[in-house]
Amino acid sequence: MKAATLIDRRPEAWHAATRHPFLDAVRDGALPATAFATWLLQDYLFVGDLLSFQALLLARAPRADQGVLAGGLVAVEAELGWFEAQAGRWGLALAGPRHPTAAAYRAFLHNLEQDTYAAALVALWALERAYLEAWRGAVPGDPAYREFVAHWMTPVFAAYVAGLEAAADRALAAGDAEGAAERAFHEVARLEHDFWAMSWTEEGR
Ligand code: MP5
Repeated sequence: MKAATLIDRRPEAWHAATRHPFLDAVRDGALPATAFATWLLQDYLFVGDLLSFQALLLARAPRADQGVLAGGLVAVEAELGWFEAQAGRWGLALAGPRHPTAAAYRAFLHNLEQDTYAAALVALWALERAYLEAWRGAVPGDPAYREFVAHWMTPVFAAYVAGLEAAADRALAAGDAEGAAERAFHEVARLEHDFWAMSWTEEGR
């Protein structure tokens, strides 16, 4: 099985993970300020959790995958700085408790540390590919949010996602990890949807 087959098998779940009124509002400028602030804080917390997950994944990666995962680890640390700079520009504090949805995502990433390498790698590929497709749907973005769309629309990010997909294909070629990988993929799709819904529906929208 190829990693992309997982998307083909669950088109509805993938659609729900990558299309959302939040992203439509990024495109047309109708995004409520509270929705943006919720997303920025919770995604910052998520990216911090992702850094820990990626560091541990790199530690158990086969030689062939070390390059793409080490590059991703450096990028995610730089991304924390980017979030901090954006929060400063928007006058938003990156402080506050994790929303239960972000806490559930963190618990899922933590549990993957005990799962197979293939399942954890497929999860990383799926969540990055979800962001690539989600933000692509918001292109070019209202001027206020254009920098956010552009952040996930760079050729470097697309190449990273392609590199993760190639690594996931190699891991899945072993064959024995397919069930765990498929379960991890479904969970990523569900959590990605929940993350948009959390940002959109907080504060009574
Ligand atoms: C990503 C993200 C992509 N920032 N937030 C969620 C909820 N899912 C996926 O990770 P990255 O490091 O921003 O590319």
